[in-house]
Amino acid sequence: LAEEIRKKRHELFESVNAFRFNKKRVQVLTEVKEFPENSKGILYWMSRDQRVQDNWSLLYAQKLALKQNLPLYVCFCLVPTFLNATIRHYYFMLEGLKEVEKELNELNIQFHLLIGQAKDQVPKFIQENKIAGLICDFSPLRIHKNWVEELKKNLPDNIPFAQVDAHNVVPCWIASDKLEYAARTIRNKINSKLDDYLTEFPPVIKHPVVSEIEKKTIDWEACYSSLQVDQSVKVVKWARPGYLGAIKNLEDFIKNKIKFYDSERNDPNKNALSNMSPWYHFGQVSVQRCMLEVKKYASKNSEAVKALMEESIVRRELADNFCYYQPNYDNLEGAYDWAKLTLEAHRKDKRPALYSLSELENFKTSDRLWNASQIQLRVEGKMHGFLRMYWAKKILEWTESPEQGLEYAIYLNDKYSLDGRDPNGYVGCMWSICGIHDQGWAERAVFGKIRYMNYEGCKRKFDVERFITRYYAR
Ligand code: FO1
Repeated sequence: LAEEIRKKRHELFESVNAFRFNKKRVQVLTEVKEFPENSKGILYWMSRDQRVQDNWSLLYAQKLALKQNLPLYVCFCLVPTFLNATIRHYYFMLEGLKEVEKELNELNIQFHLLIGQAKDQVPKFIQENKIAGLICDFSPLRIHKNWVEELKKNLPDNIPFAQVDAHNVVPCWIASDKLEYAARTIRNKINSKLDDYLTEFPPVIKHPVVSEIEKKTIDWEACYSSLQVDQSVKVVKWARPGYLGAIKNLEDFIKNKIKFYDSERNDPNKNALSNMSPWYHFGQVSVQRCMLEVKKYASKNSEAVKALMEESIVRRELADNFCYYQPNYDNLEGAYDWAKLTLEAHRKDKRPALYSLSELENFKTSDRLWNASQIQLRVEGKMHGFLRMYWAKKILEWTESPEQGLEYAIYLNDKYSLDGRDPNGYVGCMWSICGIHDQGWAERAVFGKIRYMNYEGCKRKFDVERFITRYYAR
């Protein structure tokens, strides 16, 4: 599939002979009328979108470099800790970045792995290499927003700086200019723009202007040694990091699983999910690319494709919308008033059990289905989509306060899930514990009007014992 995609990208480029770049994907962060004189290059500071092809930020940076007849550089700033990430996550990321380096080398684009914060490393790189313009990618999370703000303060005045949303199909600020209430309020705003945005990608081409600067080889060992992370959370085997691993997983999904997606995706015993989220989280593959490939199967499996597009585009982009427009995207302040009121009213309700963080982390509850889900999370670095909801709701039921429940759920998800530390993870926990993008339901103890899920309900949906047996054996 990777080879088929590569060929098509080039054919398309040759047939159009130049590509149109939709400028709405770009936000200008620092406007400068003219590029500085004696410039020696354009720089893309890569962060969320860790891939070469199908990356609108890199395509835009190359477009600028070609127009100015300048060399093109890509840098990545490696930070020693990141939101409870462990070696499991850094391994996935760094192995993917090795592939990025190789691919960029073949395209005459230098890749620099800078150890440290963007606010220090990028201005230094700009000065040393006489960079004329800077492009970055987009994330709605406050950590990335802060990186961008701090970097902006340290940039020379005459450097144009622009941001491209290379992650969402419809750029976050175009999909909607406000906080959306639920999937139903954003769905049409996104779907009605897909004709303009769910388009084929041109290729990043072999860059015609070569840098005069000699490139140092990247010392990957030094990268690993610079990390200050938990080494005890083991690397997972099922997901091969990088773009090629992503395309292989996609191909397997399209060939073998999509036919079951519509009917079996809510059954944790079945293997009907795409499991693309680790690669999406690190931007090792573009959701847009995957949807273009999957859409080719639309006539054969249209219900499955519709459902997948809803999950992969509408729901993911709704999560970005929430984090972008709601500064309290990961705490109770970010809940709707009805949810805050109902959780407050039930704050003192007696919990059926109380577990400490360590008991939860080590699957020591009296609920075997919950324990099995937690085992899956710890061992595989993922949890089945249906059980993620049950898992988080139980944490609300078993902790002293909704604040503590939310904190524990986010902590465990960020620490163990390959796709943690992502808008989707925060919104998933917020949906389960404080009703974000949901509505009020019949009132009951602890939960108030927050939607309730229980063991009996799970038993009606799937063979719970089979799931437990499988994970207790791990
Ligand atoms: N992005 C970076 O630019 N530098 C890092 O060192 C880095 C580490 C990292 C570790 C775990 C993880 O899940 C993501 C990580 N990211 C890193 C990517 C991060 O998701 C993006 O920077 C986002 O833009 C932040 O929202």
